[in-house]
Amino acid sequence: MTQYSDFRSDTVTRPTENMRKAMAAAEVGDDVLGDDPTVQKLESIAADMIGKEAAVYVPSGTMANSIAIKCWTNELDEVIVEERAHLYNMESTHMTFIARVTPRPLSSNRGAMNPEEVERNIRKPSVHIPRTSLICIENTHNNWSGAVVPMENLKAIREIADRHDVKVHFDGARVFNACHATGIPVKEYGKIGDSLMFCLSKGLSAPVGSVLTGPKDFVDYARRIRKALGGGMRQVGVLAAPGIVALTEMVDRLKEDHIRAKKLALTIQDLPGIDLNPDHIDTNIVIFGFKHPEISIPDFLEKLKERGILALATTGERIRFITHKDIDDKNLEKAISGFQEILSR
Ligand code: TLP
Repeated sequence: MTQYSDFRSDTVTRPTENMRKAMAAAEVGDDVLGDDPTVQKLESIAADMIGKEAAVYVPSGTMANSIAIKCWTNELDEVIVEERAHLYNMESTHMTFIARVTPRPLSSNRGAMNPEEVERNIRKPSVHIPRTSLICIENTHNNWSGAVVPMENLKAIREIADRHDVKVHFDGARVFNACHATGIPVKEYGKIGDSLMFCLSKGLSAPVGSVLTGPKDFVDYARRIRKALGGGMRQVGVLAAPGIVALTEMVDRLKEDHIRAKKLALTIQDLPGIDLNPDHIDTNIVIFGFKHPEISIPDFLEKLKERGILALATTGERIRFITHKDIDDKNLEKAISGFQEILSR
């Protein structure tokens, strides 16, 4: 059987040995009834780390984002989003389907929306016009090749939100990658959002789950919405246990993924067909334009696959590679030689 080097996402990471041990040993209760001690421990560690009053464990990042938007908005509201935001483009329309609000997408400079434009787009309600109740930000920004949104930009948006009494939700699926890239403590990012969600199941390598953090009354309401969406889970301490290992043992190693992503970008940048600026690779995601006179994107991905390398096509005739725990130097070298063999002919 082919041993694939799987660069499709950091969601493909397998749980570590310690995670499997923690799963086997996890003390459990019924979490919907509020008595699973392992889930409670995970939620308490997460809330402390982000600097929030409370946290709720949910099955996925998508559910965390959909709950947050539902909590902070009412029908007839509008939500400002960055135009390439994951929660607007990649989460099956939950903004309209669940929260029943209208997204107002704004352009950006690699994920950083212009604060003046954000302010201009905050709308006061009238008979014709929706009320803007929420601004969503994403950091690191997946579809901008894992870009780190600068802290000054985030602070400017936070300040505008406060001035207009609008909430901010922070999609921090990969917020710990942002921390490594900038050296900024995660609590500083926590201050930007009224709520912040992060994923345990991406670079941190837990098999399942995300955590939504925020004020206590918000989290109490979030639990009700989680239940309504079918996300209430019972003896789920077995899944929360590897989440605790993710937070206590896996955060520091993310920087290795950034080094490998940069190395990949620097080595492939000049190959025919590739449109990539390595200066724009801040973290573990390498997205590049691909236009080759003889090889289409599906053909290129197929040729990589024949060499045991998996990657994904993404919007705008681009290809995405993500580095993670299960990509070591050997996997990286295999990918680099794959690129060279296919494109240097
Ligand atoms: N992103 C996944 C896919 O959906 C594309 C990936 O492989 O990158 N916010 C951000 C910024 C994300 O990148 C993702 C997942 C989510 C939210 C949703 O998380 P899940 O997959 O747990 O629902």
